[in-house]
Amino acid sequence: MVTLGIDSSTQGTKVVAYDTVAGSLVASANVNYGRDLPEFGAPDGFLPNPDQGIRRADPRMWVRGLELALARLRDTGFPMDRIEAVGGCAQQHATVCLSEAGVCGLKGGAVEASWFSRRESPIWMDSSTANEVAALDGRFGSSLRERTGSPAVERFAAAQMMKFSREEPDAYTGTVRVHLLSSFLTSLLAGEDGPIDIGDGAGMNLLDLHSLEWNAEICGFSAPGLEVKLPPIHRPGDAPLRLSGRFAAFGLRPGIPVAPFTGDNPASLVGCGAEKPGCAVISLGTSDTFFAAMPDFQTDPDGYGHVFGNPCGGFMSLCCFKNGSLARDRVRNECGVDWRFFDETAFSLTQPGNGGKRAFPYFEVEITPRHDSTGIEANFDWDSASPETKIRAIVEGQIANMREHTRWIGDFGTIYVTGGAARSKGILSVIADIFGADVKTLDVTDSAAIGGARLAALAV
Ligand code: XUL
Repeated sequence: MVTLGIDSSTQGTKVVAYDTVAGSLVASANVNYGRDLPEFGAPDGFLPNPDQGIRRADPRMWVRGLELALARLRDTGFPMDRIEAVGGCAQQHATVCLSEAGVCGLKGGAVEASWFSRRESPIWMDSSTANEVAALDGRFGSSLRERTGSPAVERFAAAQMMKFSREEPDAYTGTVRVHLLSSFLTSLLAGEDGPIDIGDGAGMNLLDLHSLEWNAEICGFSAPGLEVKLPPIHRPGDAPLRLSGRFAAFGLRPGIPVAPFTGDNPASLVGCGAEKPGCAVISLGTSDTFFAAMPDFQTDPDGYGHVFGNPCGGFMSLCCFKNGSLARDRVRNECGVDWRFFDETAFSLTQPGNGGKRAFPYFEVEITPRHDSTGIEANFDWDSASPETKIRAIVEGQIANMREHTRWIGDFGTIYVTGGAARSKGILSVIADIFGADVKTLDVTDSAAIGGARLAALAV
């Protein structure tokens, strides 16, 4: 069977046609928002804003990205009518607020600005909700973590909707549906208002992970009437939706099953074949994440990590580091070297441990652990150091920080590494050294899109 996997990530959209029997890709296509859709003014996937805390994007960019990626897949000559089911994922935590026009428009017709009661959607990188987080903390304290799997978090929907309802009460009142990007894309594909899956839904501070229902008390405290604005919840095993006629233009057969989209990290867990407890995954993308399927529900005592739903049933743990690939790219640029030097040469010219020289690239306000000031922080004279010393210093700094903050998840003999930077032999060797684990990579870097394709096959 061939299924379609879609990954709507921070910097672009990727689509893969996946042969579920052979376990391999048969065709794929990509869109990069900065390069291919410059009209949306988001070179790195978000609208540049001098306020480091504000990270938003025009939701129409994600729709256009999906359409263009599907058109490119069709134009490779791949027979789109061979696709028997669709699944996918999106960057986590981005909220998409639909007006009445938006909810009605899902059935058919052009996607217009009037669909979106909030014209700019905050994405996972947004950290502008410190006051709202303090309010949630004050009201619920550690019980929030016990109920929803995470402490109050700035990028999650509870804080984001509290801020939206307070700052733009009319636009909030005009919001009929509060989707995550994942459930919005499910809805667009299905041509009807679709559900939120428990993988991504757990990253909102609103889902009670013990009952798998929206928590009425937290919803009510976050924003007026929020619970009725939330979509229904999709649990593992629930029936899939069906593809709308809107996508016939790309050669897809209307009526094929659509598995509800999940978050990119839960999808990667499935794409790496790590949905059963036993091994961990490190995903090196715009954010770096460390995650693993969980044998038992257990939260991070230090309050940085999260418990999300495992789309195959049960739970997964996750720790997210905001300064991932974009930070590595900025250091590479600053050093004036190419990726080959960054990925390999720098590591052959230096020794593990880097003679004690370590640095942290804080280009974005970091969340794990919280670090508000930005810039490089090094324990040596950064400006006069060689490129290879700088590169090993920041990679070892990032991976050591990851090790430190993921101890609560456990020790693993095998770690799968995925995402664009998994191609770097140097980074893989640092992970193996610091985690003391066997490091494995997939043949392809698209584990999130493949996870979507595998979830589509499971739904059939
Ligand atoms: C996870 C998180 C990021 C985004 C990036 O909590 O915020 O990994 O999912 O796509």
